[in-house]
Amino acid sequence: MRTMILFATAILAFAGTASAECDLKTKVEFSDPRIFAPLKGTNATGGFAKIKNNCTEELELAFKSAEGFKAVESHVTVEESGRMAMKKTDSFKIKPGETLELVPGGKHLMFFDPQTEIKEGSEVKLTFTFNKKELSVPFKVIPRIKK
Ligand SMILES: [Cu+2]
Repeated sequence: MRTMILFATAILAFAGTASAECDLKTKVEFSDPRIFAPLKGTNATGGFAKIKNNCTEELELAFKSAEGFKAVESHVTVEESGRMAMKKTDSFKIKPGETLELVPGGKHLMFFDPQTEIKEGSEVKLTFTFNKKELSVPFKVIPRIKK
């Protein structure tokens, strides 16, 4: 009962704030964040995850950096005269309650020029901004070919 009352008070306090900013750490949900270990002799690789927006506002996600890589980009995959091609995009938008799916062959993250060896099983810290506020999330390095 006591918990219930505290909870109700918390909601009231929250409602009192005109535009309560969304707490990214608790309201942005990353599922299965992963990046493919770069193949030998290549300098680019991809990253994927499902990202759910549990905020009440739309979020604009921009991919800023990844530990150990010189450059990163956000990509969409589009069909151009019968061929699939990747195109750079500045950001992805996620409506409240919706999930952005970053998958091979669809929207995804790209990493270029690893500065160190990116080992399978290790983690790479990625930094994003959501509506210009920063959030860092560890992504797991996995083999490109599923074993
Ligand atoms: Cu790409």
